[in-house]
Amino acid sequence: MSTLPSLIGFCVRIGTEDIPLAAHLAVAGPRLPLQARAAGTVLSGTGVSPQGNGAEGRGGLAVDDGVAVVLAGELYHRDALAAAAATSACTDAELLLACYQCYGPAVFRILNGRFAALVLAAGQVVLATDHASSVPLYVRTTDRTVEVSTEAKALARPPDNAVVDGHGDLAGTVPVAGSPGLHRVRAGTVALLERSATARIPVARAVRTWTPPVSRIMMEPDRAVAAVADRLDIAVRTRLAGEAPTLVLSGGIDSSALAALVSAVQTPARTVSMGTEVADEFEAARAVASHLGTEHTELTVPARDLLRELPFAVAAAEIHDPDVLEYLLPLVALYRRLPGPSRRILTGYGADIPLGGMHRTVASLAELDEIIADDMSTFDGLNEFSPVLSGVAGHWSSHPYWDRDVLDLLVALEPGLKRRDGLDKWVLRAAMADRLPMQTWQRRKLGIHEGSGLNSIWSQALREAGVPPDTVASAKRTMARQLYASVVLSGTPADQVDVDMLLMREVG
Ligand code: AMP
Ligand code: PCX
Ligand code: MG
Repeated sequence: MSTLPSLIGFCVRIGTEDIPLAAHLAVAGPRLPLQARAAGTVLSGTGVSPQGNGAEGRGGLAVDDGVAVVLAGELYHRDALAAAAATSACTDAELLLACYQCYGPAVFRILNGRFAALVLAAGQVVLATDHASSVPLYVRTTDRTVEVSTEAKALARPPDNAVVDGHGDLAGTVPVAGSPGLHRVRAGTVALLERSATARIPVARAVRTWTPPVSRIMMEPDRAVAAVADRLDIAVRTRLAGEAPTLVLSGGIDSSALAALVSAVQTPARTVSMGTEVADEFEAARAVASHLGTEHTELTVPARDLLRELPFAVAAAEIHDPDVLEYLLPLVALYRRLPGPSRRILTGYGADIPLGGMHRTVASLAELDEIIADDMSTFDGLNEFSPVLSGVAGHWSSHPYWDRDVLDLLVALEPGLKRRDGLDKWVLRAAMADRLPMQTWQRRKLGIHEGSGLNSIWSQALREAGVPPDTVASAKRTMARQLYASVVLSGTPADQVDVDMLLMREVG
């Protein structure tokens, strides 16, 4: 049996009539109709299931006793949840439904998972993200309907028949720039939408279910090291779920630590590294792969082809920040080249945020902790963890460092445990020292945009198109915005965008 999630994305309309919503979603996989009647309303739309999940994909919808649940993604600690709710539910949507019937919306304070969820209950539409909004969730309200999707592009254009489009504030959400009336549900938030006698569009109430820790823990270094090793090990094991995962390996400490933990459970683990003719980290990844005995592959993407991934990266991440796109694009390029059927992918992405890994050169612990606090309060909306990044190729990814329990610990450790003995990410390095080759745990960090050469490939292409060197950064911003306007706001399929044309346009 496949242990991939039942759904990796959905778009649905809730109203009094059964008018399905066109499934403009970038996630690839079998499309399934989602239909339910609950609490006097009709829910209809489409879910996307990972390839090979077959009929099990229908498990993304659960209906019982006037309550309907749509769940994209997965829950962790299922056994504990099932025991608490005294249920023998078999799909995650059924489990969530049973837990919702026990705890109400407060259930989302309990869950550790990678999901976006919609609950339709008496007079209420409940929209919930996980702590990291790792599965983005968008909503558009009108006088007659509530439309909900895991991708903005499905709702970017207002419905033709809408009389009132909810342009105002919607508690628990933030407006999506460029698409009036479209909102994104905040990370770690439940937005409860209710109809009132006076308002024409539903009124929302927000419940926060997670916030990044703002206090820091003093811990004996040995205890901190053991705690990190232990929580990360649990997060990796809960994500294996019987399916041999594919680990995207750079050879840096973050992904190598995961490779070591996976290898302790499953041999041989599958690892894959990507590079270009401009840059790669193949040697570093190979050292880890051979030390652990993984089944390792290398993939070289020609520099020009890498740049042609831009529309796919923007369509998947639904953002226009060029720096973040430089981090995400190499992964999208890699995922799109992994043969099917759908795979379960693990990545070390995100470890640098709570550990301050991107900032190894900052002088003081005070500054390091400020940067960590700032990064933890600005990640929401960057969609760095979106399942669509791998979903465009039908795969399902997850991020053990952003497991809620791992993240809570990593953020909260005092910065002297993160910067120690002249090493960045010390506590993680120390936790893995005996499992990895010496060169790996001592290796200095290289960002994926550097390791793949993408940062310089993009700059070089713009310079070759005639962009003056001092305007390259702003040309990247303009290009990213244009791509966003076409593949997200206008819904142009990524494969119909000509990147070479866009590059040329930058000269003018
Ligand atoms: P980074 O923190 O920049 O090294 O990248 C974030 C994550 O992306 C890593 O933890 C790896 O899981 C993955 N990654 C980065 N670079 C590569 C690469 N060249 N090949 C495969 N995976 C990579
Ligand atoms: N990363 C980081 C995250 C990049 C910064 N994101 C943020 N501040 N929200 C990571 O893997 O943790 C690299 C390349 O390093 C991407
Ligand atoms: Mg990293």
